[in-house]
Amino acid sequence: MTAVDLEFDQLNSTVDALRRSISNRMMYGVGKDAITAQPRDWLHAAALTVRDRLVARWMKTTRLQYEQDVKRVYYLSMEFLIGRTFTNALLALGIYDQMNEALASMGVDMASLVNLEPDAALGNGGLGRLAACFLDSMATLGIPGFGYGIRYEYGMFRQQIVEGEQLETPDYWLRAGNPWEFPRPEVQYIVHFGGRTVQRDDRVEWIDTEHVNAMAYDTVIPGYATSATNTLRLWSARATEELDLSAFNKGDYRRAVEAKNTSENVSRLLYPDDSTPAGRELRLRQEYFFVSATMQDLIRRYQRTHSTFGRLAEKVAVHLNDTHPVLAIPELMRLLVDVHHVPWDKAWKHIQQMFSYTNHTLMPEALETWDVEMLARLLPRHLEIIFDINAEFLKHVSEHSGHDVEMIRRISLVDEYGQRRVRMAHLAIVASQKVNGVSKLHSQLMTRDIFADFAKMWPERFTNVTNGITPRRWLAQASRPLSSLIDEQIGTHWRRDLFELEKLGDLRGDPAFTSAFRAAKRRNKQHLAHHLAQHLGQTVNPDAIFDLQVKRIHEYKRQLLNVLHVIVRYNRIRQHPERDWVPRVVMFAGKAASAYRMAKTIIKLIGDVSAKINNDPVVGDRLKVVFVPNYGVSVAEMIIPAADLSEQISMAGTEASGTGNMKLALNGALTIGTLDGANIEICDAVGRENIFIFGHTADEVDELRAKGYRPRQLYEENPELRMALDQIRTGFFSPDDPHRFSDIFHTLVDWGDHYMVLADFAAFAKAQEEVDARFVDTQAWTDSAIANVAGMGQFSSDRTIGDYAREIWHVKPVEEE
Ligand code: 26V
Repeated sequence: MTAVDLEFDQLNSTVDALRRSISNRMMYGVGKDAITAQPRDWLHAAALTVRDRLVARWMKTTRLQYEQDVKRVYYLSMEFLIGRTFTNALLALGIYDQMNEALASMGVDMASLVNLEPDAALGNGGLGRLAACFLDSMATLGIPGFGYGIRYEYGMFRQQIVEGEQLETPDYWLRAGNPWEFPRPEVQYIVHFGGRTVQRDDRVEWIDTEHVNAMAYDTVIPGYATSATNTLRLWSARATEELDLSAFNKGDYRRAVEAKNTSENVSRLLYPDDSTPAGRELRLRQEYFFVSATMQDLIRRYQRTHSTFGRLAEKVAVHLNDTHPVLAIPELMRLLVDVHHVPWDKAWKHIQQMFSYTNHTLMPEALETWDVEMLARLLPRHLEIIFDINAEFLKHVSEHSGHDVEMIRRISLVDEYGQRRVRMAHLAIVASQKVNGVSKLHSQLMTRDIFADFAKMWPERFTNVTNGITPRRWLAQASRPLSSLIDEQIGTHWRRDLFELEKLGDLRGDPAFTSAFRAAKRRNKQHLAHHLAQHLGQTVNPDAIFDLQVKRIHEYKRQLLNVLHVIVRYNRIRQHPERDWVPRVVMFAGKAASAYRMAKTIIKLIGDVSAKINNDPVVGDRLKVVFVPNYGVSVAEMIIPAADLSEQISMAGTEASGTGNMKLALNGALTIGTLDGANIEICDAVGRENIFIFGHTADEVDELRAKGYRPRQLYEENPELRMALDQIRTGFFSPDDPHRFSDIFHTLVDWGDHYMVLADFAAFAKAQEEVDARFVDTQAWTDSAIANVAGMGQFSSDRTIGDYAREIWHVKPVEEE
């Protein structure tokens, strides 16, 4: 920041200046008198006050980018799981305390306002939250990047638990208005669907289409302690004609608005489902809608400063967050070739230098493919382009492979078995200069298994960039007790350079620091205990181990393994109530995809098990099971800082990376986990003695499967496991409906136990005993917790974004003047 900027900022940051602004914004922004203002009005006025202070920085950043004609990154993602912005922005601007004081001086308690802000929950889970952490890091590092996505009117559904079952309610997050966005009615593009193609002279035209407008909404993303900001541009669908006037004039009002509604449906809601192919056509429309508007915006911005497309790849990088935005490839080809008359080969060369793609999952059912027939109907020109790309590509493969027909079939962009489908990941790889996985193991398996043919042909194209998380939100903001303790010890710079935390390693064994560390964790645990008592009516002992498994409910993540262990522990306590059990609170949180039956049954099982255990007087507070509803960014910010133990127990080879594992370790929780995803790198970073690793490795999983896995044998041979499974099968936890969980039993015992829960059970139970033993050795436990915090430097998303910027995007930070 220049001296003038700094002075300006400081002048605006005083309590007095903030108070004046809030009054002003209350009157002219909210349109209310302070006397009658409701809490929501105060939040709104305060948010506008913060926003005003961001806008000056935002314009400066945008101007600098423009003047320096820097290379820009377009980060395309169908999901951005941002959460709340108010506190985050205050901390980024360094005016948290001042705002608190300004509001207090007006008789308003800031702490009670912040919970009124709805989460921007425009994502499902890990992938969407990663995109949000990346925006934070790009802004903080001054990397010139834009996030592009969809402004869903309804975000991730809200989860209520009613009688132990998940109930979904719509998340209309814009109800009270969104103070963080700027509508840009002047930025609109037409997006076409349907129709047909015709050849005119030597060009293809796409005609007879229906269309919808995409209108931009911009959100400013503040960088931490820098004047740099970033823009998240989200598209909202607007009907091209407001009303069907002929119907209107005939008095048919319903039909008059119908067409408008149908076309605006495209940005109505987030697909709350990362496991089942529901509403596929609308989903395809969403994907195309968003990439078409984005590619048109990209071209318009490029053309403002360039008269030919010659330098396109020098000035623009396009990143695909998973395959959901892959249609950007044929769309940009179409725009360049059909609309701007760039020769095909030239356009394709540009594209191959501009695009990069991140794969986020190896699960076959999550790899996107689109029905050729549907593409032909909705996007006929794009299908032609994909076929043309494929023809060229297969010619190349054929020459390269010595006409290996089987390999050509496997690698083709079009799956020809049965109903023909386009393989979006293949298209992404062919068009990208770099393809990356999200942890070392995941990147290895990606090139060994699902993309093996591609990796053999183009080894230099494949790379790894391990995920990261923003330490601003996940430590500085979420855990004030721990972060202010760290500040006292090593200063505040760790927020921008997380490797600074290494210095804490030297404080292990320091009695004053250890006890302060324990006190900070204990405050977080008490805070959570208080919340659980107030909102769920559940009392928990803050001296117990707080054991958390928080993530989407999915069979591969193995919440069932955790539940089985809970049941076995319960049975042990009942058999030996006289023993000195180490008290535990096992907490679960996470949403099940609405159509995912088994995931919903797992939630119900957790509910039934917790009802039984929590009400058993023999157990008392030595074991409690709690399901925390509506897991999302804000709930995570509250519960993660209170964790002692972090459950990362997916079957090895299935969790691409995980990022909750990083958030928990950064907050001083010890991990109990398999050698999967980023757990492996966390283990290396914090030391094998500070983590509880158990279970089959990815290779051992393969071996076991190859030699014939027999779960029933494990059931028969392990009496404790057998008892727990029998209790599930016979209705011990569900006497009102004894067969409720029989599918769970059969899935594990008779139907193959696909995720090898039983194979890892004994090792898991043993590792849990080691957890107990370590926990009672308070000093040893705290030392390990500190080692975890100290070792997390490499898991900052600043490191991740630095890697992307250098190795993949080839962009540099904008230089401040
Ligand atoms: C797929 C679909 C398909 C249908 C509609 C909605 C939808 C939404 C998301 C997905 C893909 C899910 C992939 C995903 O979220 N992967 C997670 O990515 C995290 C960030 O890289 C990573 O830490 C997790 O391990 C990985 O599961």
